[in-house]
Amino acid sequence: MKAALIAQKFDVAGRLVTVEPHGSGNVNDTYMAIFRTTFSEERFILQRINKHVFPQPGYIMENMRMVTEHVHRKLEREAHLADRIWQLPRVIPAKNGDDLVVDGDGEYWRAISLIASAHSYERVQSPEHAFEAGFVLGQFQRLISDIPVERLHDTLEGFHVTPGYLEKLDAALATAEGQARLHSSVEAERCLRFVEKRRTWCSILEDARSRGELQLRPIHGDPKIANVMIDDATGKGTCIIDLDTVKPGLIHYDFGDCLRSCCNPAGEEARDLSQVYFDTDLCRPIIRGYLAHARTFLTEADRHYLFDAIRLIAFELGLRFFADYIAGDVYFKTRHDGQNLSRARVQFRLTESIEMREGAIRRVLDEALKG
Ligand code: GN1
Ligand code: MG
Repeated sequence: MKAALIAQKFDVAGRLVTVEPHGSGNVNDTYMAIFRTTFSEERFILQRINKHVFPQPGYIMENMRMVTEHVHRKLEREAHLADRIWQLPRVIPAKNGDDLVVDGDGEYWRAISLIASAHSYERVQSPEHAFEAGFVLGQFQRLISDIPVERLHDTLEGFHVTPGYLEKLDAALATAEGQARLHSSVEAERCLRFVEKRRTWCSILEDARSRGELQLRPIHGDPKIANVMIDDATGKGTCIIDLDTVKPGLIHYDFGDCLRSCCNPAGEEARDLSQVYFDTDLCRPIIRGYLAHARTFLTEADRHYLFDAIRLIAFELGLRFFADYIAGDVYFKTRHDGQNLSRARVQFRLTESIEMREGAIRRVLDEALKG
């Protein structure tokens, strides 16, 4: 297997035991590699970067190196005050000193350290787990908040700029194949009507940014629950993984993404739409956890757009899945036909639930912001 050959190019002691597929990413291919010496074992994460999504893998690695070194330094300095051992993976260089290995097909591979004795989950397990998800995100945003945005590459242009995804959808719909996919099911046609009703609203965060109300800051970009590592021994969050999209953005994208991911008990791949809803009981501990760190850096304007962020990011992810379905599944990995359409319907159902519960969610936000 190619991954096994590539694994041996990284600077890790011992002999290769296995390389197994790992995790549930929708974009990159992820493996866990196990190496053994005569007296020890080392496990690490090996990833093939999806170069159709990330055209400049070198940018990702430069950001990752800078961000992880910055965070590691800060965590060391703060360690004596912390209630846990915070972690963040480090980049493992190749034996030739490079951060990336390019294979014979021009594919880019990297290795990062494994956060051991910890797991992430596809769905929130308890209110305590929800609190940890918010707490870990707030902590990460705080740790990277003093990195000047100009020092970060834009690893994925247009990421989370919602109106841009509308343009992608429109372009896909303008093709004969796109029209055929749209009219192949009533569900797809219904999704388009859902999008159309929210077309003018969906620039809400970008408009606030253009007016200067919201500013670009370093963000994580993908703080879904599956990226939050929970310590097996203590049940506490120890780090957030998947740093490809750490780049300049609005912190609202992170906040909204954390909530849309954590508060849907049925998960992103739900088949039964009646199980999909926004759980307002779970959103309370997440927001409390987040604000434990974020309270110090949220401005009045930031606070004003927190509800919209939740609604928008659920809608946006639905729009991204739907646009990809119409375009012929060119971005997100799929295992079966129609998977991106099902994923879009889940996110649109969640968006509807967020809209119906707006009053309750705003009350939770107001209480938490006051407290
Ligand atoms: C993708 O590959 P993965 O699972 O880390 C996507 C996120 C979505 C997420 C939904 C670069 O992340 O934006 O929220 O799927 N990442 C990219 O599961 O597009
Ligand atoms: Mg990701």
